[in-house]
Amino acid sequence: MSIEEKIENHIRQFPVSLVNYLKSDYQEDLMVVIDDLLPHDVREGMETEARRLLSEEALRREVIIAQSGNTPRAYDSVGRNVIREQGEYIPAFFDSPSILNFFSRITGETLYRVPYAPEEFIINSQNKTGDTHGWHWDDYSYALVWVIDEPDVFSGARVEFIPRVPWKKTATREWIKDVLTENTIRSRHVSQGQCYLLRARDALHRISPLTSASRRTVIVFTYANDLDLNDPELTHDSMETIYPQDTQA
Ligand SMILES: O=C(O)CCC(=O)C(=O)O
Ligand SMILES: [Fe+2]
Repeated sequence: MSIEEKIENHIRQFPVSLVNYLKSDYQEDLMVVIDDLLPHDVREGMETEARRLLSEEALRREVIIAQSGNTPRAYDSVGRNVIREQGEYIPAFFDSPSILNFFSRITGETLYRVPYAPEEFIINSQNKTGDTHGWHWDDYSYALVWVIDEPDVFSGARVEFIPRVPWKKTATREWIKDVLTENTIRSRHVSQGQCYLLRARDALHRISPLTSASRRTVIVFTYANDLDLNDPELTHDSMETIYPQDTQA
């Protein structure tokens, strides 16, 4: 059986009640944590592949991103091109029609594979004290993040977000300051083997700093909606700063 057939058979068995639960959970704050999205062997294949690529191909990123109000990024990562060339499970997940269809059911709109190759998938790993993926918005509407290594629950690296907040591209730092001052921040520890779907273009979000030398490794997949595909203002500036090898920047 192909990876896609395995995924399709697995998702077909989800009870309607589970799908309805995920839909309503998503609607509440435009973020939903999903358990057991993949059959066990596919999940293991994807985890093993991510760990191998990380140990053989990781590059250290330590940058400050002006477009998101001078917030930091500090982690090891493997970019899209290496994963596309050497990976099997991660590209199969991204390319999967069953996965795309499932997320469209959860969100209630049609999702598309992101049309900009460098954002298809990326492996990120926070592993030093202080490693963080600072406050930002994504260029495209949806991020699906698979947790490969979860941090120790006492050691930070939590998913923090405020849904339904637009990205202001001028005076961004002041805007973030206002948003963080006025709102309650949602904070989630996402466990290994879980993934979460986030409306990442419309949520101010970050991964808080690791507070000890634990490890948090994820695979980030990006999906677009009609709004993104028809938006002439959509740019990739932050991507070009963080992942120059994959964007030819
Ligand atoms: O690591 C995560 O859970 C989120 C990553 C993220 O926000 C991004 O890659 O844009
Ligand atoms: Fe993000």
